[in-house]
Amino acid sequence: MGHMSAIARRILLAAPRGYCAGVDRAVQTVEKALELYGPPIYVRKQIVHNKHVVETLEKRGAIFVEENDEVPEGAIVIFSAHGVAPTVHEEARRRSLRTIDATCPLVTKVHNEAKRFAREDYDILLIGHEGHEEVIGTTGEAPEHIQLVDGPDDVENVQVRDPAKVAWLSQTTLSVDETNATVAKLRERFPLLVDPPSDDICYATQNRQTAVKQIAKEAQLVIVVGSTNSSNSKRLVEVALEAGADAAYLVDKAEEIDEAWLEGVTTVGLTSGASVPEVLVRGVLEWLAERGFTEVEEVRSAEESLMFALPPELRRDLRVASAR
Ligand code: 10E
Ligand code: SF4
Repeated sequence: MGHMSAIARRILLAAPRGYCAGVDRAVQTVEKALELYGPPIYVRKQIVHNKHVVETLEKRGAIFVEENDEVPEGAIVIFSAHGVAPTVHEEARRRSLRTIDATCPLVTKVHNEAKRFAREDYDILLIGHEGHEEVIGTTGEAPEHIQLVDGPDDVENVQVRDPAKVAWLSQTTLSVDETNATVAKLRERFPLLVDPPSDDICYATQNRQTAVKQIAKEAQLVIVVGSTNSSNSKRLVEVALEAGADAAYLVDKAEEIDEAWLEGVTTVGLTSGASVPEVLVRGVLEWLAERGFTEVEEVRSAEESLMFALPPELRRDLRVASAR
């Protein structure tokens, strides 16, 4: 050990990182529903794409299901932050389920853009990752008008009815740089391509990518805390590598870090996805501290203060309960 302690080992901790406003609201929705109505509370799909969050809520009485037909008639079901197609609301109505919609308002915004472009009879090119829940939900708003474009290499496969009537939208959690590349290629094919009225990639996604870029330049290793099905967390790994990190890995928690990753590393970059509780980052900081990384420098590239009110259907019942 002797001379090793002479080598400065430091951590650059990205900020902003972790919970965004939509995740905070969705997790709180399940917690408040459990308190107010008591367990079990059904949740359709993972409320957010994080193992630890889901396991914690399960212990408190949440039951996660894949589809509405697994929810007993008349029971309460919460829809996840990623959004659902209108058919999911219809099914729930048919089964007389009491629904609470925890879809992030910034996802709903994209749904509304899709509805508007569809009403105006545009062909809508939705940039996103095949099979992701958010993409399934957004596409469900106007399936006959929307086609998926899964990155720059997918642009050549796009077919439209009228090249003068084409608009693009995107998933909220994509890589900003890759999406710009996809849009540039789309515009080469369709010069009259119409942009969304405002950014679909949300503020939280953008801020976390900007922050990880800053630390990646100086880090030999970047650790991103997040689950493997979390789109925004996976993007942080890609963005870190693009920005110059020698290596970048996604881990759910400290125990998943491989000691070998630290070989020859003096500066570790650390961040977390929008669905990741800070306690998991604390765990990684402790794990690294035990291995000599005791100097922690937070590198902040933006301040965030956005907060969303809880879903109105839950707020109403909370008001009634507090008046009693
Ligand atoms: O896989 P995603 O990044 O879309 O989801 P997540 O649950 O990891 O993070 C929150 C992001 C949402 C709800 C999509 N806008
Ligand atoms: Fe909403 Fe963005 Fe968070 Fe998704 S990542 S829940 S769109 S704030």
